[in-house]
Amino acid sequence: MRTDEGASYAAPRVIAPWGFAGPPLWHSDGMTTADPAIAAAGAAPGSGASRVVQGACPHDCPDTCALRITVQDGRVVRVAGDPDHPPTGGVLCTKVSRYAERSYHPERVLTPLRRVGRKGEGRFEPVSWDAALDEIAARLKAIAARDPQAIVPYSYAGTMGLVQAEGMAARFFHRLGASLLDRTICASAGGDALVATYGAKVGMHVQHFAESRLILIWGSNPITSSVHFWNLAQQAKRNGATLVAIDPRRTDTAEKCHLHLALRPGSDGALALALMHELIRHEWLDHDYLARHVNGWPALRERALQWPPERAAAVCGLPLQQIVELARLYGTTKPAAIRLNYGMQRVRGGGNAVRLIVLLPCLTGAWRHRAGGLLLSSSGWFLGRRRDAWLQRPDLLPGGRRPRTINMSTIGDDLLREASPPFGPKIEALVVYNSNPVAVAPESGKVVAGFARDDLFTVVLEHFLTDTADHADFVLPATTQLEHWDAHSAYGHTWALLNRPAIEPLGQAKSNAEIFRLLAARMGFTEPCFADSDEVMALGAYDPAQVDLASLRERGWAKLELPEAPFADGGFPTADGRAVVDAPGLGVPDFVPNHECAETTPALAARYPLQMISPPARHFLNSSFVNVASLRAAEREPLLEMHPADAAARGIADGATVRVFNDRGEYLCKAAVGARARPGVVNGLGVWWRKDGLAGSNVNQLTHQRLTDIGRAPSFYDCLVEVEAA
Ligand SMILES: Nc1nc2c(c(=O)[nH]1)N[C@H]1C(S)=C(S)[C@@H](COP(=O)(O)OP(=O)(O)OC[C@H]3O[C@@H](n4cnc5c(=O)[nH]c(N)nc54)[C@H](O)[C@@H]3O)O[C@H]1N2
Ligand SMILES: Nc1nc2c(c(=O)[nH]1)N[C@H]1C(S)=C(S)[C@@H](COP(=O)(O)OP(=O)(O)OC[C@H]3O[C@@H](n4cnc5c(=O)[nH]c(N)nc54)[C@H](O)[C@@H]3O)O[C@H]1N2
Ligand code: SF4
Ligand SMILES: [Mo]
Repeated sequence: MRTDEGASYAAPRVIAPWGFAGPPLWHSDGMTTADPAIAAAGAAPGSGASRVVQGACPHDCPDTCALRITVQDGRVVRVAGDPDHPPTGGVLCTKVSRYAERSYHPERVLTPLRRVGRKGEGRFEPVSWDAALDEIAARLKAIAARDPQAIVPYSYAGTMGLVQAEGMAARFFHRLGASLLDRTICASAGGDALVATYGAKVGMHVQHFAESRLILIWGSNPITSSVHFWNLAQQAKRNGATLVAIDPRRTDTAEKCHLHLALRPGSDGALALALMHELIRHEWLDHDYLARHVNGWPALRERALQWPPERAAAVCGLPLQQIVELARLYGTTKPAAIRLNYGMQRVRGGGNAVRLIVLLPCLTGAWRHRAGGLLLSSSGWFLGRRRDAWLQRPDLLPGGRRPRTINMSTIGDDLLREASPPFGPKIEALVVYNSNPVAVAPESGKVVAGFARDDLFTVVLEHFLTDTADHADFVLPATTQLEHWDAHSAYGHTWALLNRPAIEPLGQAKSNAEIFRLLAARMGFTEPCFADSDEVMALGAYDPAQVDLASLRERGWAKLELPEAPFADGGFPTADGRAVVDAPGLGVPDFVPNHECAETTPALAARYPLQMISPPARHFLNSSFVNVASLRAAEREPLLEMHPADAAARGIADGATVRVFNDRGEYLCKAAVGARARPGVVNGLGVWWRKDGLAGSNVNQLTHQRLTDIGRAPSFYDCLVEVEAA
């Protein structure tokens, strides 16, 4: 029995009526039910009196909450947080509290649709599943006969479930020999940087932040994007901890911290180097930790000594005193913890900046304490998920060949490319699920032009007619988390979760996995793995050696057993257990200036002098929930936050309609003039649907497709614009 969670682990309680108490079942390919309780009780969800079903939030959010879903007469009447699941603590964010409103939304797509209008127009006619699947299979077969790589799957994290994201879909595309997709749109710059330094995406346990004495909230706005972490930071604050926000925007979070460093977007690497400089100069170093657990410290030391705080202050646009003060706090407070998040890696130098920041706890030995160190992602702790080998079956690739890889972040350019070496065949078909690329991918002008191609065959699995679905030849109705099975890992905590269906699929909706299963049959794929049910895949997603499957079934979640202070004595998951400074092929990390800035592109900066970032809006989740009336009402309309000096210089008043533009296009929205924006930086809050925009576009009309230094990721927040009154 684990010791770190106290009473909440003492007595497993059965919540779902079909709670399973027997030994964990294992299974082979092709099974249709693994849950004996379901089989025995015939407990098809969907009718009867009030009952509570255990679920998991499917969204792309570090908190991965455990849900309790109340069903009455076959209808979900309440979606609440599980009070017994420690990271959830009975609390959900505003968005997912409205999950029932989203699922029963009158505009939900509930039958297969075939396009009757022009691409992008959004005019469709209902068709039967048989007609849709037959025609889709026929089209895909014809393309695959020429070259299956001309077919591209496009998906991200609409659901993060191991089954409904890349479970059956991956089996399908592997067997087909379709192009592979490099899923870079969110986290690969920081993720790859973390792996280059520590060997895996691992860090502190989130719950120990409550005991920290100093917390740096770096490139993150947890009141918006990780409310459960914010709760822990508040606990620490009540116990006397100092909170620091490092963020160009004066967010709700920054307002509530003791210190806010509103640096220029893309200057985090310079700040980290200056902090190292001060740690060295004041001897706030843990020499023993550095000597025993870090490779390459002398080279990093030499580099950091080139970055006195004066130099960083100029690059970051910060008062010198703030940098000096932050270094003193970080060098002298124990335990000190950093909650780094992905907001700061969406710039050209994002990867190098992450490599520098994640090394800071090695300099001070902060890792020695369980409430010290750093957390960017915890997903690497989930070693036991059988995702790659069993869920996704890469061995199904025909003849063991590796098809070409398309980077999802350059889909605009790639859709417009002709067949050519080394690119390969022109993209002839796209199958989109769990993503809304027309709204969220960079440089939408090109993305839209690509999706509008008449010779492109596009299938979109969706809940709603999004900007992307409007361009589909076929839209297939997908189930929501209330209607399907899934298993979830997390990237902000270390609990595995199970999601059981609470209700029957609405209308004719089918789960993503079921849709790919049916398509596989029509394509003639006969491997037994295509007969695995969603339930078998969800219950088989975890390795019993790592995850307590009985707990997962009974409570809906199970904590991974991990050391309290994982790197107190080094032992990073690298080849020799030591942190890496000079990574192969990457060198010693350094400050890398933005693609677009006065230093790199002075002529461009003269024409477009404002830096634009486009962080998430509080009531949306990327482009999800934009169509939920109560949440949209809270966000009101697409906004561009501007500093009063920048607004005055352009004759722009608060509330005025403005035109934001650069060489890639323009975007109309309302100016919000005030202290949220720092001088020289505008904040275009995302990600609205284009069709709801004032002139049919959103912030991504302005972003570009150039990639980060590490991880092949987009640099959304590395973007120069000009603004004028419209
Ligand atoms: N409500 C809500 N929650 C979300 C999401 C959402 O859209 N809405 N999105 C989810 C997803 S997909 C993700 S990946 C996570 C994102 O989680 P985070 O990456 O933590 O995103 P945010 O919390 O918005 O933090 C980004 C912050 O970084 C700041 N920032 C921008 N550029 C820079 C920079 O150059 N340096 C520094 N230091 N800061 C910078 C922005 O102003 C913003 O406040 O959140 C998830 N949670
Ligand atoms: N300018 C700018 N652009 C950004 C960002 C930014 O900060 N600024 N953030 C970026 C980031 S961090 C990310 S992660 C990406 C996010 O990009 P996406 O992963 O595309 O996220 P969403 O926009 O939420 O779109 C997810 C879609 O999946 C659908 N969906 C949800 N569940 C299911 C399901 O079970 N089945 C099917 N078939 N569909 C489902 C939803 O209805 C929704 O339309 O956007 C990126 N784009
Ligand atoms: S979006 Fe995040 S905070 Fe909201 S319910 Fe889901 S996991 Fe929890
Ligand atoms: Mo993301």
